Amino acid sequence: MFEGLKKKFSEFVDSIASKEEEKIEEEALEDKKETISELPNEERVREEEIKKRERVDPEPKIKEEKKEQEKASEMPKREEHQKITEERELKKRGNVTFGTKLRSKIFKEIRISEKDINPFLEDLRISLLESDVNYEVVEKVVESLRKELTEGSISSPELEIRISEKIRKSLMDILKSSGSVDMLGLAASKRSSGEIPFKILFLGPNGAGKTTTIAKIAKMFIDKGFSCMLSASDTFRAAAIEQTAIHASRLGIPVVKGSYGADPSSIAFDAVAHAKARHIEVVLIDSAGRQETNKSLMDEVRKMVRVTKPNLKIFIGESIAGNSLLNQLKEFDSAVGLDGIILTKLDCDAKGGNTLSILSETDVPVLFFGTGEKYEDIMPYDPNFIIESIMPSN
Ligand SMILES: Nc1nc2c(ncn2[C@@H]2O[C@H](COP(=O)(O)OP(=O)(O)O)[C@@H](O)[C@H]2O)c(=O)[nH]1
Ligand SMILES: [Mg+2]
Repeated sequence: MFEGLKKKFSEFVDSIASKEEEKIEEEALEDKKETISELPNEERVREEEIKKRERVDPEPKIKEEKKEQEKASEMPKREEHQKITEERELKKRGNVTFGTKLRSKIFKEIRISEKDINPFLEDLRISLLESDVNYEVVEKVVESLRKELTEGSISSPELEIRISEKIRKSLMDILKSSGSVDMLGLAASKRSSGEIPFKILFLGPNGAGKTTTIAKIAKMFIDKGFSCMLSASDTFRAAAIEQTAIHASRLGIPVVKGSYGADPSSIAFDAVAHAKARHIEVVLIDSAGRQETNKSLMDEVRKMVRVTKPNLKIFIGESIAGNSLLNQLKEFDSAVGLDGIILTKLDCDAKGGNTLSILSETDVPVLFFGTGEKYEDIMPYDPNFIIESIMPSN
């Protein structure tokens, strides 16, 4: 993911650092010239002073040396040592001013100009677009970074760390923008107040991974000690009913199913009634992702919500779907109001960039990432996971 960006980032940091070094060298050379041209004068004045005193006092040198010795013995040992080392160092360099100025400049704060930052921001823009972050979000990230990097100054010894921190922060601001929903915690609190079954309706386009994800979530509930069942209410997609039934049998839980072409809402209704009758605590309701027209799909989704009154409506989207994902999500959200998102297929060279688009453009929190086809291939949403793929830390 974001291939080559890290290399470009290093090049960018190097270019700023080397420009800064050149500047330091030029300025230091200027300083050296100044100091050298000043030196003869200073020395001349000093020599003349000593000669003057020699004329008045016949033993000036001996006295001066004595004074110096007295001063040195008053100095603490560590300071004395430091002074000697510094003097030795300065003698090697030729003059005092050059060394001191050079050291202070290496540790100074660097200001990054628009001209410096533009080529890198252009690379970042392309990388984000290639990673399915939508145009508006890319502009937002790039502009906030431009501001961050050009407005203040950055301490030069940590240039690379500081710039990458600023990039991470701009991304984190977006990735942390929505809240979260604790599915298991909510179900547990409903259970303890006697409100069962806890119903979750799963929505999303065809092939996104709804049925697979439902099975993963079922396993999560089972592992936490909940009794659980499935509603095979995708009556449109070939083999969808069998697929749900196979998962139910593997997990050892009940499934309510109908025939292909049957009304999905009536199957979901039956599943909820079945759970109530048998005190099953969690019902996971599948749905179809495609109908003859999108209008009828949204009508069907609304009907399922009316009939089953789910506690949570979760959208399942493919992280590899690119920008179309955001449009699908918005369509479902405006039809029924979503409570959370699960992004699947992050293992398939997915560009987690569309997480940035989702969290920037909607208020729906991302809850989990699907990372494979096995039951355990699911992980809680972690913004650092996305940031790490954009700006790997090593
Ligand atoms: N690699 C990978 N494949 C997945 C993931 N989730 C689902 N799939 C696969 O995607 C395909 C479609 O999944 P399915 O659950 O049938 O999608 P549905 O039509 O939305 O119910 C199947 O082959 C799944 O095994 C995932 O996180 N990673
Ligand atoms: Mg399915």
